Amino acid sequence: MQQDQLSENPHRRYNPLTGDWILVSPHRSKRPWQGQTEKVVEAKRPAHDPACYLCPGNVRANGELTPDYESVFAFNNDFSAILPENSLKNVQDGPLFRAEAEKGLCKVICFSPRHDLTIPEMALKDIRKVVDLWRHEYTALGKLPFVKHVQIFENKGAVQGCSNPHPHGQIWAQQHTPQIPQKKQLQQAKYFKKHGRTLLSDYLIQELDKQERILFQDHHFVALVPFWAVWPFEAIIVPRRPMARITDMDEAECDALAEAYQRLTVRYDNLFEVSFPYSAGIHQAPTDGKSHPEWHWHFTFLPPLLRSATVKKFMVGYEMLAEAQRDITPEKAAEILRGLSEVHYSLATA
Ligand code: H2U
Repeated sequence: MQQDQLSENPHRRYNPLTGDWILVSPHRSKRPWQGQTEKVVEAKRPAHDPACYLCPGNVRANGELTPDYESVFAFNNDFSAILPENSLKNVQDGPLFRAEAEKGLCKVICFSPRHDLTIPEMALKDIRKVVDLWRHEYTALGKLPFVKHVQIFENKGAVQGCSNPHPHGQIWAQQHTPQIPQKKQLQQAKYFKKHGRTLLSDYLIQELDKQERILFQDHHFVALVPFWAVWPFEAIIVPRRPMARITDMDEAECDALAEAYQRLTVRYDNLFEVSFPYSAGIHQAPTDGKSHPEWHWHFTFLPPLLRSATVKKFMVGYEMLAEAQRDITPEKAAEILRGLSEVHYSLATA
């Protein structure tokens, strides 16, 4: 592949994990910006906020008590998008009017009792507890008879619609596999059937050979900006070993995942020296009782900021109506992220 040509000329890139395409316009990254800028609110937060629904010992919006938890804490979302009971029957009125009932459960997971921390500021041993909680919830929710898919995710920062700065994530467990993981299911299954290896194993070998999109790696994980990245500083953490689900990890891999999560998010915070917003989530095998050897789970980070703490990438006109588009190339984004320190800027001495 002629990388120097890709760095200068408009082109489309294929995402083999989803089958989607993305338009890349490298020549456009210097366009002037006089549009919306985001507010940077970086006021120091207290370790405990009496008004926060997620802080230990406080009353939540619906009157439930958040207990005095000391590490991580999971609870059923008080405003769940899907519910375990649903009496609706599937509705079909000809081929053009179809609706289906959806059963499920939503959980909120508090990463820490400390209101003033975020993942990149947390101690490694405490991030490891988040990994353990994800694994526990994936297993427990996956065992519910009506749950076929468990989506673990995190919205960080007000720009990403995060409703509360207390460090937390969510898990939605449901009856059907939603569309993005379903696309990945089909694409990985096709690849595995043809090659007998997971798509991401082969992809990692080639990325490690090329190096230009690699951010960092250890014995267990590789963090990189994917060739098909959509968001300006999108990245994925991929286990070297093909594993269908996070519950397949051994102890050393769990520790290494906590470390990779910290290393990537510290680099993100250091990029513009702000608490870097993103939505992130884990894609893994459905919980349908099958082994899914085609699945190679991965942790995807989708951050909106583009060129500073105040200017984000808008996925609007063309992206909403045609397909995803980016200006800065994934290789350039990787080079910038690679050049950043893994010591959080708030701790770095001048
Ligand atoms: P986000 O910050 O990603 O929006 O997630 C917070 C979730 O916490 C949100 O889905 C839930 C909201 O419904 N929540 C409760 O369940 N109880 C509360 O008292 C406040 C927020």
